[in-house]
Amino acid sequence: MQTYLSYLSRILHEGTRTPDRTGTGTLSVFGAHLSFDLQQGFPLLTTKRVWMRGIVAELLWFLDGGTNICPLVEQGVSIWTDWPLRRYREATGEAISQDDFEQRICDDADFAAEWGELGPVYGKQWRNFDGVDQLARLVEGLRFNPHSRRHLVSAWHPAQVDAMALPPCHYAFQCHVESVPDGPDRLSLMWQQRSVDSFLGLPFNMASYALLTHLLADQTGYAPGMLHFSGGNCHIYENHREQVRTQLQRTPYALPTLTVDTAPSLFDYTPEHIHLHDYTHHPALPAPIAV
Ligand code: THF
Repeated sequence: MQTYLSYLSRILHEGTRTPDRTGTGTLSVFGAHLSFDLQQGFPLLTTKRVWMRGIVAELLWFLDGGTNICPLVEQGVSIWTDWPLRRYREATGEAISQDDFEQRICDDADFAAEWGELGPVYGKQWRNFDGVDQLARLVEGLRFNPHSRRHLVSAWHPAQVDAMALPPCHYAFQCHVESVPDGPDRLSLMWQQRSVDSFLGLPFNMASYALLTHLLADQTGYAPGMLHFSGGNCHIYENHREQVRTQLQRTPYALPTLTVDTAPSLFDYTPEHIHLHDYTHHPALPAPIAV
């Protein structure tokens, strides 16, 4: 995990001050690569608490093709609420609280359908990109044509980007199957991210793609291999700087491990199938999210 801390440090030291869409202000560098060997542990940060339950809920919601915040909100996961909430406030002029908004999303299906929808975001593109179920194809490809160089999933749909609450940040990923001398073949994954909220978002993204690699490996009989991150605009928001400094002073603990109970298909996992072991971490470091 030292690799993540060095990456944060690089942005603090080499980053240039850049204005951004949200008006918050960032320090940013363009172009970064991080690699994690999933055989060495599950890449969940130990230098602060990272909310694995939220990560699991979000990934399973993507796998299910979800684009409405309702199922997340019902599980107490608010990470996607800011966008619909802002849209509702702007459209109605009502100064509704987040709690009251989420309560209405849960209680009123018509309200959720109208105000909880994010547009054709990740879940839609992964499961139905102009009619193509990219994830079902990926699993078939990994099973029957492992050495293909086309194990690609794209969330970037140029004709639909404008209809999304937020265009995808992590916009594509590629899988790769590799033989190892003694032992099962290994499944590696690399994801591409155009815009990287390095303190708040990236720890979620790392754990999410690590978990996806574990689930894909479980479905295809391979062992989890390497996880690679390739980032474009990698930034630290000005209002996360203190938290970053605190984090850089902390000494990482040993990584946790992850095990998965096999499900009938990639689309049948529930949080109960996923077990995180020995997660020791420093205290949480709350920070505001830029909307
Ligand atoms: N927008 C911005 N500005 N940053 C992002 O990371 C981001 N995402 C998703 C969409 N837009 C984004 C949303 N993902 C948290 C984490 C991930 C999110 C959104 C919010 C968050 O607040 N995490 C806190 C608290 C979690 C909790 O306990 O409730 C944390 O401390 O980790 C990138 O995909």
